[in-house]
Amino acid sequence: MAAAPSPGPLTPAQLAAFHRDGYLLLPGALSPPLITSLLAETTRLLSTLDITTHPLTQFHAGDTNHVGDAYFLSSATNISFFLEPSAFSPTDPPVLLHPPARAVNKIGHYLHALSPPFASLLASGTVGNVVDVAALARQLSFRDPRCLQSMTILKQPGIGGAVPAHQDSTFLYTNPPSAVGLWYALEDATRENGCLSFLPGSHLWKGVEKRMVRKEGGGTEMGGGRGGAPGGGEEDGKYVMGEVEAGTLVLIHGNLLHKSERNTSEKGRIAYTFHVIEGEEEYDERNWLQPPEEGFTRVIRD
Ligand SMILES: O=C(O)CCC(=O)C(=O)O
Repeated sequence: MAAAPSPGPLTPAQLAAFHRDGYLLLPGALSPPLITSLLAETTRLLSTLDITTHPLTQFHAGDTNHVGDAYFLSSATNISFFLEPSAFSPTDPPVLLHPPARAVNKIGHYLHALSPPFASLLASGTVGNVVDVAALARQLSFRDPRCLQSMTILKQPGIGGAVPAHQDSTFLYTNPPSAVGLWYALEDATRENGCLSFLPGSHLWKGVEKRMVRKEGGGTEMGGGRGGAPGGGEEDGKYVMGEVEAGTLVLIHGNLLHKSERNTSEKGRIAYTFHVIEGEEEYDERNWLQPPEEGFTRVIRD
């Protein structure tokens, strides 16, 4: 007899939609006061950026030219700032054309441990956090869910770059793949400011054929992966726009193809995201992101 599904925040219809489409929009997952406090924390973190000592590490999305310097590779256990490539002049050496706080593309990757407001999203009973993450993880059949990285993503007005189609399991690889992304809109995400879009059902046919690994001698590269269904299907298929209001939680299956476009508007687009993997699956030392000594953060603490 099949095990009874765990009770949790998703209705049976929502759970079925997530399994069918590979993503799910959950409006109202954060209360307005909690959103305000997470945005205030983002502003506070930005105020700690000292650009004079920063290595000017830029975050490049896409398969080539991946960021892989020591600053990036050590960011699993601290709060680092990655800069928007188009915030720089095309000169050699590049010159930052915007105030530092308006040039940051990502803040990561240990907010879930080092920033109390962001860490509180993993705790049960946080006021204004409507979706209990541990209960959600149980409902998604995780046995030992671990949060392995978190980041604030800032798509800056006018210069916020596009994120090409990708699968998160490529960057957060277990064997077999198990990653699920929780992406919270802290500001409205619209077509104009670069909301997410998704290729529904692609998690069912698109295998994880590559993964981001540490290169011998330093840096990162895309190496072989395996897992999920064999490749096939139509990668240039019809993406569905995910315009959402601030406070919406978007669940993203790690094998799902998704992307976001440039921010061509004068409105910013701030999101907070973290990813959960199955702690019982194999996670090896080739992965670019390596766990802290105490291991990746447990999501279920009983
Ligand atoms: O926020 C974005 O624009 C892209 C985020 C994304 O694709 C991800 O976190 O996997």
